[in-house]
Amino acid sequence: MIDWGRIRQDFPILDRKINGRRLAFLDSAASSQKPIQVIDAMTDIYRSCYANVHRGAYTLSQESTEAYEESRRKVARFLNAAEEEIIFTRSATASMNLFAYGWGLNNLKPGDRVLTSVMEHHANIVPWHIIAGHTGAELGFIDITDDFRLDMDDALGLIDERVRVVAISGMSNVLGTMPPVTRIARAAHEVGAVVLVDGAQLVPHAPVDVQRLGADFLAFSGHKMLGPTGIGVLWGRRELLEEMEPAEGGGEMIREVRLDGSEWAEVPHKFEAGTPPFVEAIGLGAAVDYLSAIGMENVLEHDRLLTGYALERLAEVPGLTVQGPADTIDRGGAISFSLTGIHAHDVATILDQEGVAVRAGHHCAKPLLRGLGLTASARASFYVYNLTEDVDALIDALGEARRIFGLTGGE
Ligand code: C6P
Repeated sequence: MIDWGRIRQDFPILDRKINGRRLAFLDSAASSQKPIQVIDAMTDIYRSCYANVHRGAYTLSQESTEAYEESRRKVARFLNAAEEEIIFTRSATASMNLFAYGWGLNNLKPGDRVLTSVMEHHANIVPWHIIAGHTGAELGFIDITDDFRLDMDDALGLIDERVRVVAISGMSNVLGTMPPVTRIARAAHEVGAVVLVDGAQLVPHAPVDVQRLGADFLAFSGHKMLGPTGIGVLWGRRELLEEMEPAEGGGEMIREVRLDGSEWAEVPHKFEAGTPPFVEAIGLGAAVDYLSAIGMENVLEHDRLLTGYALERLAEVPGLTVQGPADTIDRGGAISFSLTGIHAHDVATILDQEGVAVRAGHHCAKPLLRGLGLTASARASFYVYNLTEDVDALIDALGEARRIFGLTGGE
């Protein structure tokens, strides 16, 4: 049995009081808080062996390099991947851009299709707008059903011989929906398409084994999974990474440079131009250790319990509508909602006064929000340090928001 109350104590920021109240941090889908183990791992590097990696023959540089490469091995083990298939980037956004520029720009041509979905984050739409502009490829978007699931009939109907890339989220940051990416990948592979999974929300919250996932590429950020900002990962199948062109040139990604041309280094280094964010990568390694010690099955189960409890309690709030599946099946702990009569930003501001931190806005998923007939919603999201009392604080604060706005009935 995991003592989740004990886990919470590893996060120093959660001792803060907001307006004199216990902090109920419910915005981990935007960025998670950090345990002391991650903070210490990063300060230890600065204090004990900081020097640029892959460059120096001296002790400090060798130690930094070893710690950086050890983090790559940790991330590889976490995903059941090979170490050379882990590319460190700046973020999930950078990882998806690397795939779009490295693979898409060099392989797509007019008439080809990139298939994604209407529930994607901008980071899995905008790079494709850019690449479509350069290559003449077209974009297609899989729709969602009335119960906020990915429309599988639509998906399977759209996957045809023209589709070269299927780029799909493993979990929507707005709806919480977890689409059946393995089924989609199978269908995509039947027509010879390459599959990218946006794992920005999935990887922090569920066990992911890339051998079982069925995708070819997986992108995610460190900062949503207890790690620092400024570090992300692109996992790719080795044979595809070997063929893929780098999207950035510079130091460390080359085997040879002459004035008339250059040759690339081996994977993964050919995709890591310049000084990498190695202290951040080491922080991510510590985050992976922390999550692995809890066990990702337990993380998923804890999220599911909190999500189930929150869905149940939110249903008690008059005038509240959840945008997302009403149960916890194939659904993660990001719950978006609107409250009749109160704008999402006002909801978030009043909740903050009560010590409850939620996100409000379009969640960088404007096409989805537009499709839902909204310009903004509020969103509560959970992680390992949340307890049912955080959900209770949310419900009480929503009651307070309704009281302030003079909403008393079931409007
Ligand atoms: N979503 C949210 O509040 P970056 O910013 O690169 O770490 O992650 C981008 C990203 C990509 N895909 C999904 C599904 C995401 O949720 C995010 C980040 C945050 O929902 C910030 S907008």
